[in-house]
Amino acid sequence: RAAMAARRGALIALEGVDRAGKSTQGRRLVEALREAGHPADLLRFPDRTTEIGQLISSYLGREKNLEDHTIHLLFSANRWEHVPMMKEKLQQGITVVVDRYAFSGVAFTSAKGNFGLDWCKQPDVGLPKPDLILFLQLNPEAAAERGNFGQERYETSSFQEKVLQCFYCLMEDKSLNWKTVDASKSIEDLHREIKSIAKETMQEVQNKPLGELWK
Ligand code: ADP
Ligand code: 2DT
Ligand code: MG
Repeated sequence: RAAMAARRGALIALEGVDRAGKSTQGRRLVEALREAGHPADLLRFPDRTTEIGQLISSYLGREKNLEDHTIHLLFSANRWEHVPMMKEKLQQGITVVVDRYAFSGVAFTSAKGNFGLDWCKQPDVGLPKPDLILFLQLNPEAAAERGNFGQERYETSSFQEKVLQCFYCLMEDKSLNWKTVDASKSIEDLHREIKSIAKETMQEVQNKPLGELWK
C-alpha cells in the first residue's frame, strides 16, 4: 500500500523596487497564512544575521568596500547557506515566503554594468525555484512619496532605474511564474490580492516536486 505523499509548502518570492512594500507584504502574508491555519515562515535576503550576512551588511552600510564579483558571490552564498533549512520546511508543508531572492541578486549586480546576465545568474543556478514570484510594481514618483532613499549603497534613483530594467529582462523568462501586482494600492488591498494569489499557488503546487532555479 503506497503511502500518500505529504503535501509540500510553496516557495513564494517577493521582488520589486525600493519602498514598493515587499517587507510589509511579506510580514502580512505570513501572518495571514498562519491565521488561516497554513504553516508559513518568512525569510529575508540578505539575511544579515549570519557571518556572511554581517559582511554583506557592512558592505551595504558603506563601512566596508568589497570587489563587485566578491559581493555578488557573498549574496549568493547567503542564500545557499539557508537552502537545507528551506528544503526541510517546504517538505514539512511549511510555505516559505522570501523577501528578495536571486532576482535581486542578478538585477543589482548587472545594474553595475560590465556584468553579463549569465555570469550573474550562475552562482544561483540550482537554488530552490520559487513557485511564484510576486513583482511589486511602483513608479518612482509614488515610491518617493513613501519617504526618501536611505543612506545605504544602491539607494539612488539612477541606480534603482537600472535595477528596474534588469528586473524587466529577468521577467522575460517564461519558465518562471512571475506575477506583477500594482503596489500603488493600499497596504490592505494589496495584501488581499497577494494572499489570494499565494493561496492559489499553494494549492496548485502541493503535490508537485520543487524545481531547481535556472536549470
Ligand atoms: P520595501 O521592503 O519594498 O522596501 P517596505 O515594506 O519597507 O518596502 O515599505 C516602505 C515604506 O512604505 C514603509 O514606510 C511602509 O510603511 C510604506 N508602505 C508600504 N506599503 C505601502 C502601501 N501599499 N501604501 C503606502 N505606503 C506603503
Ligand atoms: P533590503 O535589506 O532593504 O532589502 O536591502 N541586494 C539584495 C543585492 O545587491 N543582491 C542580493 O542578492 C540581494 C538579496 C538590494 C538589501 C539591499 O541589497 C541588495 C538592496
Ligand atoms: Mg524591505
